[in-house]
Amino acid sequence: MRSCRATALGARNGAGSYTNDGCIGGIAGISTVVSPPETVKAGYLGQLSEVGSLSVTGTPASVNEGGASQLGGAAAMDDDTITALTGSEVAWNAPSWPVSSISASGLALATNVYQNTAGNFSGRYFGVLGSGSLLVLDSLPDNYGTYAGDGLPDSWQNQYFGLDNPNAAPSVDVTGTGQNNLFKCTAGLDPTNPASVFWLRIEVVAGQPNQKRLLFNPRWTDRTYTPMFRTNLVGGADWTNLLATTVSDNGAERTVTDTNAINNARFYRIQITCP
Ligand SMILES: [Ca+2]
Ligand SMILES: [Ca+2]
Repeated sequence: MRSCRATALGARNGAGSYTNDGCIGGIAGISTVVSPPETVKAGYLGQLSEVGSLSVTGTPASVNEGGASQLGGAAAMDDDTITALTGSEVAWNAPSWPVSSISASGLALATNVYQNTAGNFSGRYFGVLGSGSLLVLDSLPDNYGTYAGDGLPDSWQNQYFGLDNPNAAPSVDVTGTGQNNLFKCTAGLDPTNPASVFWLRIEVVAGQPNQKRLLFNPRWTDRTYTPMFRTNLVGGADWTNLLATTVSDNGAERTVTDTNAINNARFYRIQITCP
């Protein structure tokens, strides 16, 4: 399909898919659409040109889930010029998830995702197809489908269990290790591997009766491990951070030495905090 546009002396005269340019001298303007009425403007050079290719983009190119992006386009004509197109000038096709809809004016809406996901969209201008993608960011980690609002990141649940799997619930322990999904996610474990466990071992320190050595594994650099203690499990003071310590790491294993283990009994635990 042909369109008519100016190649010199300034802007073309056109609206929507209609374009018309006047021409120098007695050469008539050429139009491709009957309505709106064409207007011949003196001093313009007109020629026929075709849309060679169409690029379509969203502004912004990435949005949070639930957000919107304004689509638009640029048509490369066969005379090597570029025509910028508003969202209303492109005929949009149905987009792919997680782009949920595109209005006639080219406003694209993004739905919830469980991980950063690119949705594809496409549209036509004078019969020429252009395609693009909109990156939808997983800005809220716990809002997707049946995994929404359960306290675990939906991306983690999908990674190990796929979508809509009841075994992904926080309280479930499918491997029977005694550590449920909430703990496994926090500790950075594989919830589908029975060998993937977090362990804590307490050792005496030879020749140091007032010291105890705590060893635990695995330790990940993106988590915080806070050793805590109390002297009575059923009463007395609550769990308290262990302050007098020395720490050393060997790969995924960390050794914390309590250098002030002066009580008759001390109980220890490691508090793990995710990023
Ligand atoms: Ca999300
Ligand atoms: Ca969740």
